Amino acid sequence: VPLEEVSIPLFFGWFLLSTVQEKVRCTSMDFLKTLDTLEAFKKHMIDFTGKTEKEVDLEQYFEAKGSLHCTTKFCNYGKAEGAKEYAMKPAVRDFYGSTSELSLTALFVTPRTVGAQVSLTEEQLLLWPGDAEKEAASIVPAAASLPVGSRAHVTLGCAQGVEPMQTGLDLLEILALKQEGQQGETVEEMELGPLTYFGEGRWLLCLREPICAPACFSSRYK
Ligand code: ACK
Repeated sequence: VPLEEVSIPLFFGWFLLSTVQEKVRCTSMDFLKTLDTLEAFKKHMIDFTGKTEKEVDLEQYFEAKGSLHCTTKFCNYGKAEGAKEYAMKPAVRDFYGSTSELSLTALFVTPRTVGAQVSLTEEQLLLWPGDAEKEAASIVPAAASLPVGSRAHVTLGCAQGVEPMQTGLDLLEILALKQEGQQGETVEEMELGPLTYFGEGRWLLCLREPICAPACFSSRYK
């Protein structure tokens, strides 16, 4: 096997610096802690439990999945479609190892995942694979018509048995509903911003003040 194939990583992405990881985890934990005590959430608890009377502790419900990052391209060591092309892109080579600031603009929760929406800058979009949203369209059909970069997120936790790839799909689903004109039901003004319910256990908290998260563009091999 030629060396350049071996050296293609599992995935490329921005990796949050350790000090901000702590801050983001705390913010997410505080949000989950508050969310499951809200009457509005309790009213829809069945989305998470499948049973009316059962309570859910969201802090226990989700498991953290390794260090916090925003995936740009899942390469699967070169086996994923477009992986080699992505690894060879001039922008990927130029920005590799550089630090930039990710803007986390919302937190979202579904019965499967909890994550943060990332709003990419023009410069950061140079590292975004153009087909990331279209690739998701077999699972979330409306994703194909969402703006490039819509899938960008940080996975904060997954329910038992759920793979982290689900987080970006959950975000796309919520954004697709918004684009179709569904306003959702704004149920509460939280300290961090307005909390909206989109049905089927989908909650979105728009951050009044986005979290600025310094992150290093790099790759992981496992
Ligand atoms: O939370 P994530 O973005 O979801 O970060 C992990 C990372 O790659 C390593 O597993 C993401 N991931 C896994 N499979 C895929 C896929 N097929 N398409 C896009 N992202 C993926 C996962």
